[in-house]
Amino acid sequence: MFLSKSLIPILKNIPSEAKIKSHQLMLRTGMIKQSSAGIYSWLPLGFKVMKKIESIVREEQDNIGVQEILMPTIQSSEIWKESGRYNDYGEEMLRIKDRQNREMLYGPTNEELVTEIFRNSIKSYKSLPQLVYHIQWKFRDELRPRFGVMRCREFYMKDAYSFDVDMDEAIYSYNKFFLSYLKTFKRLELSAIPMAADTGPIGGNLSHEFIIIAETGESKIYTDKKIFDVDYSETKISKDSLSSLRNKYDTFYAVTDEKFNKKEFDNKVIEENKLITKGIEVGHIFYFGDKYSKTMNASVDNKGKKEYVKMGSYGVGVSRLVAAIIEAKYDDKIELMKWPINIAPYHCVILPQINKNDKSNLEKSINIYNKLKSKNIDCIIDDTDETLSSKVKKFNLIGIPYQIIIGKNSGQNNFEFGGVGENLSVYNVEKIENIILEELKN
Ligand code: 5CA
Repeated sequence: MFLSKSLIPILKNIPSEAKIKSHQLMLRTGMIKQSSAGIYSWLPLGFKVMKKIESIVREEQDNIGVQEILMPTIQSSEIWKESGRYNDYGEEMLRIKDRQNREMLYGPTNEELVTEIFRNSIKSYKSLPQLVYHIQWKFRDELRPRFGVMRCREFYMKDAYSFDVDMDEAIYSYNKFFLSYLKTFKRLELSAIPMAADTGPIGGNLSHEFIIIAETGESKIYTDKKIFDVDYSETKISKDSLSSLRNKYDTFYAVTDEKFNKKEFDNKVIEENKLITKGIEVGHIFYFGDKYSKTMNASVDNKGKKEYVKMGSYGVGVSRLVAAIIEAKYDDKIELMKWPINIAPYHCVILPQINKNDKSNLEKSINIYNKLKSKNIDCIIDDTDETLSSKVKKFNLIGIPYQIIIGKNSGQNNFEFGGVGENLSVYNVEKIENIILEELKN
């Protein structure tokens, strides 16, 4: 791919409406474009990153045996009236009328719709547990959409739902998601802390928010630093192993503002381990028992007894994660971004110095591009006639993890190569290929 032919509208200056670094960077590097308040188009660079995050989120759901479905964005108000949330949800819900004057809505979440699917499909306890997820756009008419895709009105979410015969089984399902979230965020190079949280309009009394530390986060958090040391790598998908993991986490004090209690904090956490900072909520899981199954009559036959199923729901903010990763990785002082290679829009950028009468560096670039492409290494060539230093500066911002520079220090088959923002070394293409493939393997 040539930069000159791609839809990457780079801005020279920081747009004044952007107050936090992720919003600034996403606009500056042309990842997104606002279409109206809190609603964005995703341009190639941003969309590639979001799709890669989505596929990691998907793989980790598949790994714990969750079935993927796809529910629509537009829902009928009927089921929301059944659950009682049509009125409760308030002005955040976008209500629409169709041509027959039926009340419809753009789904802000899917507890009702998935419960309706369940009650029409599953009749026996023998078919439980049922774990399903979908990755779909949601709409919430936020009063103050802000910070770009971090808190917007239309956003992309993975939401999963569990149906179990009793509370014990339902907590087992909850704990599977708990572990799967820790693994998902780790693969995105984020360290997310599970924190006891309020349940808001979703309901229930057990809930964890997964929060990553960031100065620009909207949630104030109070935690024991030791929580970062919990090791979940050996946790098996079994009731005992998962509940002992939950216990390990839950013994540490880790809460957001709404749940903060100073006395408890002082009692539980020694001074040097106290961490009071801000964070971004990237995931949120809930157990709410029969809140929806009872009002919507979703039950199974449990050996002759009618049992309302016990449910939970599990959300990951897929589009928010793009911004959250930038908050965690971008150094705005030196204007340097480095995407983790598994979600980077391209693995490597080729930066030739191009002179008016000498196109040999561009030819070299195309050769390298083709060689790397044959090994599934995805590159972009900056074929514009800007100076090398301005190309490097631009790509330090875009955050493609590797740069190959083809200028006066490169030979026929030796080029300057390095990680973005790092020192360069001179290597041949085979060596470059090996370094990138090695990192992709990890
Ligand atoms: N039904 C439940 C679980 S699936 C639910 O909707 N939970 S939620 O409200 O907490 O949302 C799940 C995740 O979506 C949040 O953790 C957050 O990462 C993301 N999210 C929520 N609201 C927004 C928003 N306005 N903009 C961007 N992302 C959002």
